Amino acid sequence: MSNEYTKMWEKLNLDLDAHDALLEVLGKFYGDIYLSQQNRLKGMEYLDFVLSEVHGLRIKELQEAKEKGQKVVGTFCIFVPEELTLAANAIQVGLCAGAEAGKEEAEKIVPRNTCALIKSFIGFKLARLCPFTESCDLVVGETTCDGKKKAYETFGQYVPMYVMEVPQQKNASDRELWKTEILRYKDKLEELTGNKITAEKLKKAIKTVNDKRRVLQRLNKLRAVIPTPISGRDVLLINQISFYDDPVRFTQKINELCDELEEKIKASQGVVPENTPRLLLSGCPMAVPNWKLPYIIEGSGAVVVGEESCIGTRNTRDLVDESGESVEEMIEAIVDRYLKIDCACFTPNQERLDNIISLAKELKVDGVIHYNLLFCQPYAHESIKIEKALQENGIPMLAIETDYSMEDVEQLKTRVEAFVEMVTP
Ligand code: BJ8
Repeated sequence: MSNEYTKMWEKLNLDLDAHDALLEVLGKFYGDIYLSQQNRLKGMEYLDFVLSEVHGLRIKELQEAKEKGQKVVGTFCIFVPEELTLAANAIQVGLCAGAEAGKEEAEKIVPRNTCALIKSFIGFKLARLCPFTESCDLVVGETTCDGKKKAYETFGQYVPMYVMEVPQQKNASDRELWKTEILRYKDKLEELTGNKITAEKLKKAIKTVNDKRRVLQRLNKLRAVIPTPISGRDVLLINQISFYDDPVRFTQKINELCDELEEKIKASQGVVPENTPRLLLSGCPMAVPNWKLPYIIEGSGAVVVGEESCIGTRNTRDLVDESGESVEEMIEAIVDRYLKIDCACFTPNQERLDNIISLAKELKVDGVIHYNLLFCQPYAHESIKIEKALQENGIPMLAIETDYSMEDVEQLKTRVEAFVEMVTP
């Protein structure tokens, strides 16, 4: 396939044939899941455009920035503080890990019973399919789950890897450790970019990242209205794109989309009828282009009105305190904000249970679907506790365990349809 971006991809050492095939499948998948939706908002055209140019225009922007001396930092986890990355004048991108590409290659260097997300980021690299990974000057991992931290040891042979130590508890000594790690990351960024992180730059970066979170909070408030004016699939896509689009442009575009949503709400124009069952999706993150389950849910007559996930409210719920003036004060605020993340890798993790219950009530959901990637131990353990806690609050839950393959689609459909029928008001 000849394409205006072919030269750029060639320079990035992508496997051009395999990459063309991937884009073709992705385009078809996107058409079926997204473009086929009825009553779509005008503002979603921007997201369609960004997605269609995900390996094109955005990569071109990154290459142009690199030519001007900017560095690109790739991440896999919401623990990596974008505020510091931006303050060092670098660009932070979330590395996609939501497709099965390169699975066979990945299974040569990590055990088969590793979660699909980990296999995906390794597979994308080994099969030379991801222009984002190839654009990175630094890839930042974290010691969250065992699968990730062990995979980074091997992955580090293929990319410029840096690993942050994330504590597993939230005691005073853990906070100290986390602060040390934040400072170590700051030093690393300064060394990588040659730029000093000053109070002025950090203040601006905190505001930029908070603004991005604020607009996603605004979106979440608006979608909570009954009947919801936007599909869960579209909100998931917006959250996914928030990880690799330019943050200032993204915030502006999503604010415009929210203005449109307000108009829809005023006119009582829901994207689905008022009595459509409302569901909360909870669990493992859904990275681009992992849209399988939301598509099945919304194709079964329900609508997703919240994502209790890292590509969802876990990433947007808490802001960094903006009152700090010195670098030291702002670092303290960053340390505190990131330690509020209720990832299942923490023990104990009562906060997550409490947050799910209050979110489910706030959103007036009829049920919760807990999404677990196969072989993900932390979320599988918590799934059992969450089901019990929800039951005690009279909220039904369906636990799904799956990966990125399409083999179980029919079986999932049957289970989801039965659940939707059961919770239909
Ligand atoms: S803060 S959820 S982004 S670690 S699905 S790789 S946990 S075996 S992704 Fe995560 Fe950060 Fe936590 Fe969020 Fe391991 Fe589970 Fe795989 Fe996972």
